[in-house]
Amino acid sequence: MRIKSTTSSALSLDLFCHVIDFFGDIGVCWRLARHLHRDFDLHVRLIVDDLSTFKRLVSAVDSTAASQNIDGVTVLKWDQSTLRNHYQKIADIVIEAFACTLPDFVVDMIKSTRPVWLDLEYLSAEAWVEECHARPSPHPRTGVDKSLFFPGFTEQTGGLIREPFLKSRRDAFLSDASSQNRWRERHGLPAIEKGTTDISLFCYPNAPFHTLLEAISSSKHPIRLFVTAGVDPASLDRAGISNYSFAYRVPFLSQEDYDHLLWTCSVNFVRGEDSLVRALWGGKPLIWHIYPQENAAHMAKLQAFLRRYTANLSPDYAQALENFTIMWNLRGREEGDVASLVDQDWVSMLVGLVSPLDVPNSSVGPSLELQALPLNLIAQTDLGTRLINFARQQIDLERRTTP
Ligand code: TRH
Repeated sequence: MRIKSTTSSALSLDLFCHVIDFFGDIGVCWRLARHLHRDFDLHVRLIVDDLSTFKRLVSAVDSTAASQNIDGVTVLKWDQSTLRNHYQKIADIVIEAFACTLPDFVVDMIKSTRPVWLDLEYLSAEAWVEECHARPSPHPRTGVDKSLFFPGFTEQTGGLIREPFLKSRRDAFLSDASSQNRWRERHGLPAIEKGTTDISLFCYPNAPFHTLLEAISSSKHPIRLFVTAGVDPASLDRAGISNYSFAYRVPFLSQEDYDHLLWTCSVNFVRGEDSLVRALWGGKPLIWHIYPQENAAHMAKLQAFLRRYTANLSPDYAQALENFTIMWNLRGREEGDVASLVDQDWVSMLVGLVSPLDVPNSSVGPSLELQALPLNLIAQTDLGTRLINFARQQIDLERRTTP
């Protein structure tokens, strides 16, 4: 369903994406670009420098094309030679994702046309985000206002990307075990088994794979591990993944199918940013492997998220989730006062994580309390709506203040 734009002409929007590493930059940008076009009726151009990584995510991408249209979104290859030929007119809204640096000729166009200019920042649960979000400040070279747009978990931030009817699609998928099993079969995964906990795994190469595999091996509670194609194959081979019959390798999925994987599993190990949000919307317990940063700067970000994520949970379950998450992010790099955690018995912590889920209809997912946070988030205004409302305010302001 298109959410009709409130003005006669739909707004146009340019989203610039520089792929740094892994899949999150283009993963977030593609999800946002398609969402703004499909659900808000915007004319969207996605300008991206690494089409081969994009093609891993969206097989329809032609990794050599200077310009192409995918699902109604115009995709321009961001390179010095061809972009200028295809980028003649600037949009009403220009977004640079994750503070990527725009080409000088685009900044020159911004100076003369003064569009709404946003820097879409990385997601964070930290409190300081609210002070920095959506505060226009004049760009030094052009004098044009540019605003940091921070995704977040509160109404005072940019919110989270959430398509219309996401929850009803998830609930429909979860309510029909046979459709889940058909989906599983299509992707080489075993059918749902009562009393068995299925865990999806998407993490960074420095994750303690071997310890997790050994813990699952020792668990009396039956656990199966669905290992996504986003996990570094060399790390898996080093951990001897092929020796564990409970481990299933999942092919690289479309973003829609990755959602289905998150929905059909009872616990999801996710990483980065976009899969974290998708797992939240899945409503199952998640273990977040945060993008590693120098001198463990990411740990403050992780702790801030854990505080929000576990706020509505029973203290025991909150502690199980927090301990396991800290251990998962620090194992092998014992630092600070959580070093003691890594010596704890992984098996008991893993079982502490999964056994409360082994309720009669465990295929439907966790105890209701675990859905509290995502449900609260589900009640919040989504990022797309907040972004467009902010842009319209800026456009109206510009019209009122331009002589
Ligand atoms: O791949 P990532 O680690 O991306 C990272 C993070 O975004 C990080 O914040 C950023 O700084 C860094 O990139 C540069 O994790 P993330 O964010 O979950 O993105 C993965 C994307 O891949 C997401 O859109 C989900 C998608 N995906 C699939 O579509 N199919 C799959 O099979 C898998 C495993 C993932």
